[in-house]
Amino acid sequence: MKLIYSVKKIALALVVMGLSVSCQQNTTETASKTKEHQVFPYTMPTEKPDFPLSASANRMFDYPAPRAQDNELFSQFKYTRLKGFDYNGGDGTITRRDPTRPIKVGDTYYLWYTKRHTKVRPIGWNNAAKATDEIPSTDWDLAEVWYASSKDGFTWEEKGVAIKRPEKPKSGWRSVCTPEILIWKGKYYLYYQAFDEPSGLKGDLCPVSISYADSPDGPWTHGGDAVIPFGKEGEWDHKATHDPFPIVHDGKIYVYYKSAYNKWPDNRKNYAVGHGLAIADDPLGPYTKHPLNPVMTSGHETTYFPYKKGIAAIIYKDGNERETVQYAEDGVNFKVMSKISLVPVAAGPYTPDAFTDTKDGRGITWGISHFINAGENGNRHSIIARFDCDLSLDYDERGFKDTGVWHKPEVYFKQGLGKLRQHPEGR
Ligand code: AAL
Repeated sequence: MKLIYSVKKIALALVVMGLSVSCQQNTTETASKTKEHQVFPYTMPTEKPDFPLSASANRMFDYPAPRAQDNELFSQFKYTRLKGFDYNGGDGTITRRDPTRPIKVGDTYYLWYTKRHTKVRPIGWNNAAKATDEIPSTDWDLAEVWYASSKDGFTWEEKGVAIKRPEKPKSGWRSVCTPEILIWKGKYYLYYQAFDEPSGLKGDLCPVSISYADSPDGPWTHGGDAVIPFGKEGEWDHKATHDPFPIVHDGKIYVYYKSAYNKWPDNRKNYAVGHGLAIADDPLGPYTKHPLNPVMTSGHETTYFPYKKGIAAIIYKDGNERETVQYAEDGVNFKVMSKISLVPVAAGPYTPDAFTDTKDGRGITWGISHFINAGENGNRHSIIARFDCDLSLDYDERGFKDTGVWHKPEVYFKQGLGKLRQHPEGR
């Protein structure tokens, strides 16, 4: 009996001991959990903290720096009106748009762009069937590629036409526009869109042509048509290759280009925009399209520049990732690096290292872009302008790193409500 009693006592003691050990363990676990639950610090960490973070706090460390102000790929954009270009009093008969990157040869900058100088203003692409040899459909119909030079990038002298429209039926007889420049092995190459019908007739449909010269002043020799092949029927880029943008990368010519898809001929309002990449060993081709095209699914006109080992892009207007700067070390798989405001449209950044096959791209501080809504009272036309920024590893000015952009209230009020919210049910 006594033995049984002792055994019971020992068992009870063991249970009590066990309970107390488990209690101690729980306390220790709670303590260590409390230790893990650290609060985000007041001083911004430079590295991602090693404790649980919200999705948003996590994403801060996906950018080049957690604060936009410290992010080399974040910038404000400041604009200056260019001197030296006449627009016929802004009556809509002269347009300049879609500028190339400025390049510097000796002590002179050169720039190419679309120039339309017609007797009348464009009648719009919905009226393209009524366009004639003298009446343009769109702002870039009946246009040619012109060029200008400058000593300081602010005051320009228009030098004349670089690429004329060829005789019908040669490709581009209707319009040659939207150029971009490449320097390769001592020669200059102009890529441009070549239209064989008024834009808007069946779409904004055209391929890319190319011409080359020994000097930025020309003369330009025709080097080929449709150099960036269209996709097959039903593919996203099956009828248009726009905005060709060449960069020398990995010893090859990388040409980014745009195609608007999901649109023509009968779905005009529901378009999407993609950028493809076509690669060649020689500017005249042949070009092979990257199998992962489109490599960029936001943006409109193409603006790319060498950055560190890879390529960065300024992404404007269309898509979920519009108004961003993006970067891809391989030039293919881009990621968002910053969100930007007052984004330069159709920007051509000054990038001498676009032609040097650099593995140490330094970024950009200025370039030329366009505004498509110059002119008053329906005399809509485009002007080219200078933008300045700090997307450069070699330049730092705090004024470009402010995150606020303050428009006057008039800019907001001017958006107006128009016909919106006029639904009968008042929705
Ligand atoms: C632009 C560019 C292409 C289009 C038209 C003229 O800004 O995207 O060039 O075809 O609009």
